[in-house]
Amino acid sequence: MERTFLMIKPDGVQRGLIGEIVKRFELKGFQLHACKLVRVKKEQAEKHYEELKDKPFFGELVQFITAGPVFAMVWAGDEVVSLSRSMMGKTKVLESQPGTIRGDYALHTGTNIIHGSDSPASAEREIANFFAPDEIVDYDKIIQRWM
Ligand code: DAT
Ligand code: MG
Repeated sequence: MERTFLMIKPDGVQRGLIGEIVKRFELKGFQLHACKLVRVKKEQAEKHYEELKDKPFFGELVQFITAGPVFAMVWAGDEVVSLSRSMMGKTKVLESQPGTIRGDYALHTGTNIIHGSDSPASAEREIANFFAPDEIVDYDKIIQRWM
């Protein structure tokens, strides 16, 4: 089954949105395989966002993501990478539609509540940066064949 790495950023944790966000992915039908509240280390944040290291906002981004605890998660399901990206909404605040997580809760592009992997390959790389293999629980859900 395809997996993705989702992370509620420090702003989402501070605003009390963990339950609301987990609920959306649960109700969609995805399977939660791992989750934890963690404080991201600087090196870990730089690795997580390594593709953006030449962007002018990279320093601010690393500072923001390490400024408070995040809620890191592994979710599984068919097409979970692209479906969760559409549930998150677009990166730019003016493009994120109402009904999406960012569209409903974010006011600025820099503080946009949630991270989600952009491809199955990035998902595996990002999962490995946050979770040890024994922290991830793979299991079957009897209801899955109806979803
Ligand atoms: P996404 O998080 O939608 O995958 P991204 O990978 O391009 O977007 O960028 C990572 C984060 O960096 C993004 O969630 C918010 C921040 N960011 C992106 N573009 C930005 C910009 N032009 N100004 C400030 N922050 C930006
Ligand atoms: Mg990205």
